[in-house]
Amino acid sequence: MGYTIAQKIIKAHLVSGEMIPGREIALKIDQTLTQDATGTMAYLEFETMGVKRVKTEKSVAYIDHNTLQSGFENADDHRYIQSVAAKHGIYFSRPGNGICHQVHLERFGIPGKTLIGSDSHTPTGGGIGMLAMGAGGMDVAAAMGGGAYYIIMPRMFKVNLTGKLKPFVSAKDISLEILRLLSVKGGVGAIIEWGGEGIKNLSVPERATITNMGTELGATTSIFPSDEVTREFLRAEGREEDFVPLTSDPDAVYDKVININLDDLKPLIACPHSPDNVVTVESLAGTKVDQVCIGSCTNSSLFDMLKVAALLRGKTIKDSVSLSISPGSKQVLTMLSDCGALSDIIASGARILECACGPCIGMGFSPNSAGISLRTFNRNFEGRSGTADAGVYLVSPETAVAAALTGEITDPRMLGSMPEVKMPDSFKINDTAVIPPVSEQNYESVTVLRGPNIKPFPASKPQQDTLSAAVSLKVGDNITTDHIMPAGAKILPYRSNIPYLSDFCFAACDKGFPERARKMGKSIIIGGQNYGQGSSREHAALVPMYLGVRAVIAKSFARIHAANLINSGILPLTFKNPDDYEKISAGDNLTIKNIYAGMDRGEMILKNNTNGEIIILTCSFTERQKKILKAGGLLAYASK
Ligand code: MIC
Ligand code: SF4
Repeated sequence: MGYTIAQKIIKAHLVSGEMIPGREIALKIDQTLTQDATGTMAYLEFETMGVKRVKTEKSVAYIDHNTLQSGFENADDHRYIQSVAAKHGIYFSRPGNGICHQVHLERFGIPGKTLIGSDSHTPTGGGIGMLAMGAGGMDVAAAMGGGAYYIIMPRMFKVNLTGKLKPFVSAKDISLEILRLLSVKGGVGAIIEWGGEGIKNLSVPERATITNMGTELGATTSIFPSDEVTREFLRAEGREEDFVPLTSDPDAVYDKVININLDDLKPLIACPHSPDNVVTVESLAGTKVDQVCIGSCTNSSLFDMLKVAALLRGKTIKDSVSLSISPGSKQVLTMLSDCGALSDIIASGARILECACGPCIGMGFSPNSAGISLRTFNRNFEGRSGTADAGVYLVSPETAVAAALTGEITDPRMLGSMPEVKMPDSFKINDTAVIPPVSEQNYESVTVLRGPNIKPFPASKPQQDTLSAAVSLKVGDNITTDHIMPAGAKILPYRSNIPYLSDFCFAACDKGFPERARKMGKSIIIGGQNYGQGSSREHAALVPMYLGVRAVIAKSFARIHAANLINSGILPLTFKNPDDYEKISAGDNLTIKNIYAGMDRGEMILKNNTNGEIIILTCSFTERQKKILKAGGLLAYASK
């Protein structure tokens, strides 16, 4: 039996475990990336490990999420990350150099290598044939220290593309189509390989748009072959020597195969408040639009920006619409500027924002009250834009421009003929915004600079054999990490200050939660399906841990969040019978006995002391995870 692309990379990096779906495997990690919003915590964790220099082939620290610097907090955190990176052998990508995933693709990604990043959209690297996965900060810190990355061996899905995209239909529409077909839970436990004749016409940045949004399917990662298109991209980046060809074997076996004919695809749009709430753009035509945002790690490549500029050339955006453009990297911005396309964008009335995440993570550009915002981003979770009652829709750059010009949701095919967009043969390379680390001999000369916003890491408690605690919160299905630990301009500066952040925990669901949890001392959260979907932020586990949450019992969990809960010493448990969710209410008093034996058995018995119900819970912890939980989290376990 042949291998899929992902299986080949896994096989070449396997440290321990068997490549059987559902079993734990440990992988050697070649590269890591961090961004500032998760990076401060990750480097604080790395420092506690006492490792002098990173053991990876390349580790890069990006500053891209919070670049507003509305107070000293962020400037301090950036300085901390810069100094810790210089000391420990990590490359530092300065603020303004671009969004981590876009820059990593351009300058560092290598086909066939493994990459983990403290950001859930790290699978963007799959566009260049990397096995790239999002992870919690502690797992990234461990990998920088030379430790393996542990995952559950995923199942293999294949998407076969045939045909060719029609004008005004783009890679983003392919992402939205697969979300329409599979839903935000459809990729859980799987790696999605993209192939078929149809991929030949997709450039690396277009492929990266697709692997980027595979995260929204809950997939472990997504990957494209490394072929002539990949070689071409690397050559244009001046890195042809990094090219290695990579395809699946003809007799590789997949657990699921999905066929999409690109000839049939129409412009699509994801409606509030979920990326899988997808309909055709034409079905919403005429809906008034207040704001349009183009950018984010999904759609900020040079190709996307050149299309946008070509469509805006000589036109003025509608008076009632505010349009923002955030190019993905300094390279993209420079080339846009050099060829004059930037002038076309500026002349249309667009606002040019920094090469950073910006509005995608609520760092400014929040919509007006009850505003309708069309965004080329990957997430439209409720409140994420910074405006609680805004309606955010996810679209392609083409559909975004159509709305900016007409002031309403418009099928971009109504714009006439698509202007031809010619990509340059080579990209403009200037790596001055990437600062290499000091040499190992000069290690002692670097002082790590810490600001007063960096508060000590919260201490977790070992998991006892019996847990008796009340339910501090009961939530429904598809709770995102944005619900658990919101981001945005007001809170993001405090990512290294868990006590401060704790006041905002679950603010989107129940403002009274932090105080209630504090009063209870220790407590349990009840969740529905796909609990913790979305970002990799470990703050969504660390903050509940700080507030005394000892277990989360849900119908199912998102992969990265479940790992973050374990790393923080919180028990993630599932209902054996999902209907038992109804038998627990907020405030009920629960007891789980014989937790240690239950971890071994994969089952625990819960007694609801308030109504007398007995409920069976399931879990499947590996030996390593059991030890981590008993120790009270990964850091406590690692420092034993
Ligand atoms: C996101 O898109 O939600 C983020 C912000 O990039 C997060 C990381 C974070 O919360 O810092 C992610 O995707 O992991
Ligand atoms: Fe940044 Fe948005 Fe991409 Fe997250 S999804 S990395 S916030 S651009």
